[in-house]
Amino acid sequence: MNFYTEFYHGFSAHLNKSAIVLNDGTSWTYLDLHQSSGALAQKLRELGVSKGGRVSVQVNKSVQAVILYLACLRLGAVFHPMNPAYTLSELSFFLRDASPDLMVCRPEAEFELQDLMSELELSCVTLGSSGDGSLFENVTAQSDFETVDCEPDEAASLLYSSGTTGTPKGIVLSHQNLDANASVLVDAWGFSSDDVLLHALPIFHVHGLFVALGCAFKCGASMRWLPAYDVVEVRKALAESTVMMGVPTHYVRLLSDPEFGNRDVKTMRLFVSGSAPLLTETFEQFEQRTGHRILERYGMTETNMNTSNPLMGERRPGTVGPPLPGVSVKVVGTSEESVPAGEIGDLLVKGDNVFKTYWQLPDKNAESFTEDGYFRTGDKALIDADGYVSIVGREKDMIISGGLNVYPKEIESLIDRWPGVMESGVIGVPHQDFGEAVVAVLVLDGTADLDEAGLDASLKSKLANFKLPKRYITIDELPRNTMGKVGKAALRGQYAELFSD
Ligand code: MCA
Repeated sequence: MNFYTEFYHGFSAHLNKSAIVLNDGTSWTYLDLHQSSGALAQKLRELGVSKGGRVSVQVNKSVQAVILYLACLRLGAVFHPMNPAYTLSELSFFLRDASPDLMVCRPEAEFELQDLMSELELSCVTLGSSGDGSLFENVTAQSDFETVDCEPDEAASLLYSSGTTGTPKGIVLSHQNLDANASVLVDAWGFSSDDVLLHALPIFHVHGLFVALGCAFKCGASMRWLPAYDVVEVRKALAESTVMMGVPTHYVRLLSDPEFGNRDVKTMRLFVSGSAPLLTETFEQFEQRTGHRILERYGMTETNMNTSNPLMGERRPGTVGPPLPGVSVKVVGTSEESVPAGEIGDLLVKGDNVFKTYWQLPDKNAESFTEDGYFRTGDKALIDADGYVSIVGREKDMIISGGLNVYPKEIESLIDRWPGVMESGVIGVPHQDFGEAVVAVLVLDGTADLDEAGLDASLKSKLANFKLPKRYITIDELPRNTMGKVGKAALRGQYAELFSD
């Protein structure tokens, strides 16, 4: 199989239809995507990318970046997208770990990356926001490229996620994982070639890349394509769309526009939310303004989508719905026995949607799966008597800010090295716009006053912008539990009102 071939089955009856329509009206048909991805796959092969080889990509959102993703699939190469906000030091880790055959970067970043590329003996080509750059040079649209056959378990994509240690782990998603996810979602959310999906998500994560593109390409739907999330542009595009997928911040921002309401959603049939908890308050306000009950679903990078509120049945705010078809979900106690309905425990999931292996980390694989093959999500959950799952907490300290995961340890270890700092605790606290905002609580060692601006600038040079603390707070001592572990819950409680106005 090849995930691209599954796409082709889905859209081949609609080759002359618009697959992607940009703001300025420019549109790309499915035939355009098919021909260009074939031609680019051929070029990637000439550039030395082989089946199973990684292609690391740090570019802005564009149709050409989608074509690059499709070309990697067709070649059997492993697509490794990265957030353009990552700094050079973050990038350096990812590239050393992924050891790609090829790096694709923004034209403006090429100079800064030169030394790293030579050190890693890595070839780098460029791709700009409008398809400019060396990647597409001499690529002429031809469709005679034969999509490479892959085993279902062969890697299609490599995405990274951190954990308690703060060191990112590569998650290998197979052709089967991606196809299982997309097929189930098309059915569950009633997608058809008549749909127009408003796409305002980034395409370096599961949500914008596999969930959104997957649903559209599997059935030949069209997409209204926005390069970034902008409320004015989203409102305009809604008038031409039938489905929108977003993170809760996207919905909060729409609601913060007093003009937004019923008139904007006349053609819409479905709003989907995920990647972070949707507040009941947001769900209710959205329903009051538009008449639409947002469909909340739950997934992870390791698992794609696991549960979803129903398209036809009751969408319950505060829950992420029952398991999707083909996904087994259970909530267990410390002995790993399922707990009764309504009781809180650890959430485990299993299915073709779930990844099989971390990238080159056999020990992590062993500890992440149960003996009977369930993945330990690290989330605390309960399943009610009707089978609806509610996520009630996280085992890890992870923060979700604007739909992006932030791992405190990574930030704490940098702050702790700053002159005058004895130790720190980084937490997420409620924030109207981002859901949670990153806050750093510091204890000084008395050797120097805190140079907050200097610390912030230093973090900025090492960390992607969304990870930066929105506030620094200095206290005398961090709360600790009886084991001596920093009491993050106590800190979160103490600063819960920090951003409330
Ligand atoms: C930007 N900033 C942020 C974030 N994004 N701060 C905290 N959290 C964020 N997520 C900061 C920047 O550093 C900058 O700060 C200021 O906000 C404005 O930056 P800008 O780039 O203009 O931000 P934006 O365009 O307003 O973006 C915010 C956003 C975006 C629209 C919420 O982050 C977004 O699209 N998030 C969606 C992420 C996503 O797709 N997640 C899916 C993961 P300063 O002004 O100080 O410089 S996949 C997943 O989680 C699973 C699998 C699932 O279930 O889906």
